[in-house]
This record gives sequence, C-alpha cells and structure tokens, in this order.
Amino acid sequence: MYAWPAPELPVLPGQGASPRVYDSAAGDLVTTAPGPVARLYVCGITPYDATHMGHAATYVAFDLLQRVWRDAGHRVHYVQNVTDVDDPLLERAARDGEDWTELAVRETTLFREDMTALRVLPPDHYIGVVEAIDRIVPLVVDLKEKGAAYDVDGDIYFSVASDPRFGAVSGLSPDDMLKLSAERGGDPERPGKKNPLDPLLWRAARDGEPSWPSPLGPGRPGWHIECVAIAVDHLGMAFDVQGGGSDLVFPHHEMGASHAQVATGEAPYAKAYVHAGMVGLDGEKMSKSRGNLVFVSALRRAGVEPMAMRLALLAHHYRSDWEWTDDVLTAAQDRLDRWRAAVSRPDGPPADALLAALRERLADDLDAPGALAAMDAWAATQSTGGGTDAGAPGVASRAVDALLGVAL
Ligand code: 5CA
Ligand code: ZN
Repeated sequence: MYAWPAPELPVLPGQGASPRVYDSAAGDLVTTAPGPVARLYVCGITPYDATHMGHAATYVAFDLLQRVWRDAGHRVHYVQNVTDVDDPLLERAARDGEDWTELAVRETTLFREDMTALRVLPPDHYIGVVEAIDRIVPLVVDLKEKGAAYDVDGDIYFSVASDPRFGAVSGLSPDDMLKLSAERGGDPERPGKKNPLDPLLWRAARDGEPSWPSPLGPGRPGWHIECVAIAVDHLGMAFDVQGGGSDLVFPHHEMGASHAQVATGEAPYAKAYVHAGMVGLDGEKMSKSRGNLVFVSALRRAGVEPMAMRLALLAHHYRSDWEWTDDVLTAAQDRLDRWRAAVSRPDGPPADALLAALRERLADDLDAPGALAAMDAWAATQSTGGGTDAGAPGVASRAVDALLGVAL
C-alpha cells in the first residue's frame, strides 16, 4: 500500500557519524555499521485507535534513527507493516458492528495523516498483512516441512524448540516468557501444544472470520510470521535494525527472530533489536486495551501544532518510559516559540558548534533531550543578541529540521 509523503530534508554541511543504539539482544549499546544502505524494519500499527502518543513516540524515535543514518551518508531502506488482519482488530470491528476492512482503511488513513503532520519520514515499503498473505503462506509451509511447525486441531503452531537461539533476543527466563506470552496475544494454556510458549503461525478458518485459501487449509496468519515474511522479503536476513516499542521484545521480536532463523537456516534475523520506551497516561501504559489514549489527531483538531507535539516527544529519551501530561505539551510549545524567535533574527552566534553538538548527541544513542538542550543554549545566546553571523539562523533552522524533524 502507499505510505505517506516525505517531508523535505534540508542538506547540511559536513557529515555525522553512524549512531550507537541500545540493542536489547546484546543488552548494551552497539554501533550500527550499515553498508551504503542501512536496512530498517519497524513494526507498524494494528489499525484501530491510532495514532496515540505512544505510537507517535515510537515512530518518531525510529525517524530520528533514519535521519541520523542519512546524515552519516547512508541510504536507508525502511520497511513497515500494517497489521490489518488480527484478533484485536477483528474484535473491535465486531464490537462496533463495523466491517473490519473499513476500520483498517480508516485508521491507516488517519495514521498516514498524523505521520505526515509530525514530519515522520515514510517507509519505502508500507505493507499490509492482507497484501502479504502469498509471502506468509510459503513460509509456514516451509517451517512445517522442516519439522519446525505442527498441527493442533487444524491450527499450525511454531515449535520454539526448533531454534537453538530461541531466547537470545529477550534474554528472559521461561517464567517471565510465560507471563508475557499470556498477556501479549499468546495462548500458553491451550492443550495439545508441545511447549506452552509455541506461537500460532496459521489459524484455521472460523465462522465469521476472514480467511484465505492455502495448502494448509483456509485460514489467516499468526502475528509474528507476518512481520518475518514482510521483512525478509524486502530486506533479507541480517538487516541492521528491527525496531518497535519495548512491549514487542517478547514474544513478538523473539518469535520473529526464531521463525526467520529456522526458515532460512541463517542468523541473525536482525543485527540489532532496538526498542522505544512506553508512554503512559495517569500511571498506566497508554494502550488500546486500557483506552487511556491521547490521540495525535484529536490534538491537531484542537489546534495544537504538530511541531509542538514532536518536541514534546523528543524531550524524552526514546528508551525511557514516561508519562504524557499537559505540562509536557505546554513546555514543548514554549520551546517551539523560543526557537522560532531565535531563528527569525537576522544574525546570531555561529551555528557550527550547534550542528556538531546536535550530531554528537544524536549519534550517542539518539539523545534527543541532549540535542534539544544544545539548541536551547544556542537560542538563549541568540536572544541576548550574542552574535553577528548572518548565516547562523539559517544553519540552525536547517539543522533542527534535518536532524530532529522540527520545521521552525
Ligand atoms: N501491529 C503490531 C506490531 S507488528 C503492534 O504492536 N501494533 S500497535 O498498534 O499495538 O503498536 C504500534 C507500535 O507502537 C508498536 O511498535 C508498539 O510497540 C508501539 N506502542 C504501542 N503502545 C505504545 C506506548 N504506549 N508507548 C510507546 N510505544 C507504543
Ligand atoms: Zn511486528
């Protein structure tokens, strides 16, 4: 499917460094070392109740990564999925008496508008699960032929025992895995499974549910295999970064890695697994199931500037868990006003050091709060009339646009 229009990316003098980011599998910071093309897969939305500030924070985090890579001279090959058929989407459509395809189209449209407003660079390939069924089915068939998948009353499950590296992404104990599996779409209680953690690859058709024909019988894909099929198809194995929110570390990214490694006989699936922290509201993770949501589109309708929202998100390090509050937004609007006033003066303090500081902060695990502080300092000097460099406001403005995605 089509993605959304790309914002303009101003050209900056010089070049930044490839960033270090935190790899959940390594449990440490790693330097991304892409070739000429950096390959990125970020898990996309399940299109209902989109786009809330948690979603926005995650996509802005990986937008930063893309901007830093590009500034370091890499081309970026970026793929994102849309989980446009899955249990929660079907349940929501049934609850509201709506056609599930209409719900998915409407919410994906809204998501595109929100991403455009927030100046998030689009993926090169934006792929719905429904579009990828013909890629998913052969993978499931292949896993079955390899003895890594088995049948439970017509449903096909993946055997986690088939991957000797299973557990390497999350590093969790079996007990923790069991708990998270139950909370996040798994069915550890289902009788007949070889291991309670084994995830569904193919769900046999049920009355009233959408299904597609396949050699496995009519059905629909399980969750993890969809991302594997789309990622491997467009990026191959050993792509640079698998991204998403930290709620996807287990089971989603663990299972995805296992599916891909067993199916291809190659490893690793991704060179690094990078996760954004959870945005909360009133002490709880912002989530569709809890319904404690602040929507980008609702704030836009209320007249809040998207660039203020973007600055509110960037004021938090991507890996930290944090709470959305009205004060966060007010502070971001104040900052936007200060920055705009600063770059609208005819001259100012030289911006070379600012550009170097922005690059240095972002290359260090995407330290956006540190980058904002550098621009705050430049803007503060500017407001005291400190400088006579006529080119400086332009350089500063282009730097925050290209590196932070904030158009002043
Ligand atoms: N479709 C799947 C991924 S294949 C999915 O998780 N969809 S989602 O709509 O629930 O979430 C979309 C993205 O936003 C995921 O990367 C998820 O990790 C992230 N996300 C969800 N809730 C939050 C939150 N409260 N804070 C930060 N990120 C979040
Ligand atoms: Zn995914």
